[in-house]
Amino acid sequence: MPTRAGSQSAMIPPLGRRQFLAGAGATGLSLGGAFPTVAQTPPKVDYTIRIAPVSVELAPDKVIKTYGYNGVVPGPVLRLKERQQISINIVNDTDIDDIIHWHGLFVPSEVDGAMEEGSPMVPAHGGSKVYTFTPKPTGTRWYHSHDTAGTDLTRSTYAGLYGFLIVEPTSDPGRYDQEVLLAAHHWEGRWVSMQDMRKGPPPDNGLEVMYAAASFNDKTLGHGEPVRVREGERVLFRLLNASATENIKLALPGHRFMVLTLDGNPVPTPTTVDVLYLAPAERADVIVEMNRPGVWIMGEVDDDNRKMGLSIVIEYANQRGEPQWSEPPKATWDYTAFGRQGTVREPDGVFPLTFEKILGGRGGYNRWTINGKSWPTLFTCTGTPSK
Ligand SMILES: [Cu+2]
Repeated sequence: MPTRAGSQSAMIPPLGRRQFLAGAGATGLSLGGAFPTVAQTPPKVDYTIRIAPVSVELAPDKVIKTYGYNGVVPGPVLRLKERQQISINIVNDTDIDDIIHWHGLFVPSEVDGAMEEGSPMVPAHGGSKVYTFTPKPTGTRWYHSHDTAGTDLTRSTYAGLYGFLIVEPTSDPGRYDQEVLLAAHHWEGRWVSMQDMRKGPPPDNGLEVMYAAASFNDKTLGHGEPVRVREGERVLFRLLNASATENIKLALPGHRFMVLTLDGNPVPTPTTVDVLYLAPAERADVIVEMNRPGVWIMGEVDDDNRKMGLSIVIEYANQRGEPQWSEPPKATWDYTAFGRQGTVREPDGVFPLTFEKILGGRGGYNRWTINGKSWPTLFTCTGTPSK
C-alpha cells in the first residue's frame, strides 16, 4: 500500500457531474423527446464512499478482517478545496447502520455525521445518504465512523473505518519536497483484566482494551514500501492517530520534528521536538529535514507498541542495511510550547470540571464521569459566570 500523498487519492472514483448528465441525456434520447420527461435531476455527487467488509494484510501472517471505505484502509484520501461545495454519497454495504463524521470541519449538524447532533444514520444493507457541505477550515482533517461501538471491539473506530480529509487552501506555498501521510491504528483489541497481567492497576479495576497488532496505514514494520528520501530533503509528514483508544509517542532516530500544525491548525509558535505525542484523533503536520543518511525506523517510542507494528522504514537514497532504531532523548510533551508567548487574559468565567474514572471491578466495565454524570445525562455547569 502506498504511503505517499496522492497515490491513494487516485483510487477514489469521483463520480462527476458530467457522468450523471451523460446518463440523463441518454435516457432523454431513448424517450425520443415525444413526452415531456419528468426531470429527476440526481444530486451532483463528487465522491462515493462505500462502507463494506475488507481484509487488510498488515503482514503476510497478519490478515485482519474488518470494515473499510472503498476497499482500502485507511479510506481514500479526500482532498477538498477550501470553500468549494461538495457532495459525498455514502453507501452502507454492511449489516449495521453506520455514519461518517467529518472530523474538524465547521459544517451544519445535519451533515456533520454525528447522530447525537441530528445527522441521519446511513441504513444497513445498501442504504445511502448524500451529504453536501462546504469544507472549511483548511488543514489536515479526517473522517471516521461515528457509530457507537459500545463494548464491540470490531466496530466503528476499532475497525478500518477512517481516512484523511485534507482541506487545501486556495494558495499553498508548499515549502517541502515530498509529503507523506501516515495514519496510526491498533488492531485486534480484546478485553482484559490488566491486574492479572502486570502490577499497577488497582485490584478492582474493570476491563481494559489490549491490542495484538498496530500499523501505519495498512502495514506493519517491513511489510510495506519504505518512505524513500534524499539527503537535504524537507519531508512533510501528515500524521494521524486513528487508534480507537491508544495514545502514541513517535520518534525518528537522529531526526527532529518541526511541528507546524496540531489538529490541522497552524500553531502560533512552530517548535521542534524529538518525540511527538498524539492522543486518539489528534493530528500533526511536521517537517523533517533529512540530514542523517541511513536506513531508519520511525515509530513508537514504547518498545512493545513498536514491535507490535507501529513503525515504518525511512530509507535514504543509496543506503542499504538493516533499519536502525535508537532510543530518543528523554522528552516531555507540553502543548504550551507551541502557543503564543506572553500573558494570558483573565478568564470571564470559571467552570470547574471534574473528570473521574469509576472502577468497574474485575470483569466489569469502567465508567467515566464529568462532574459525576455520564453521557447522555447532562450536568449543569456551575461556576463563576462572567464578571
Ligand atoms: Cu472525530
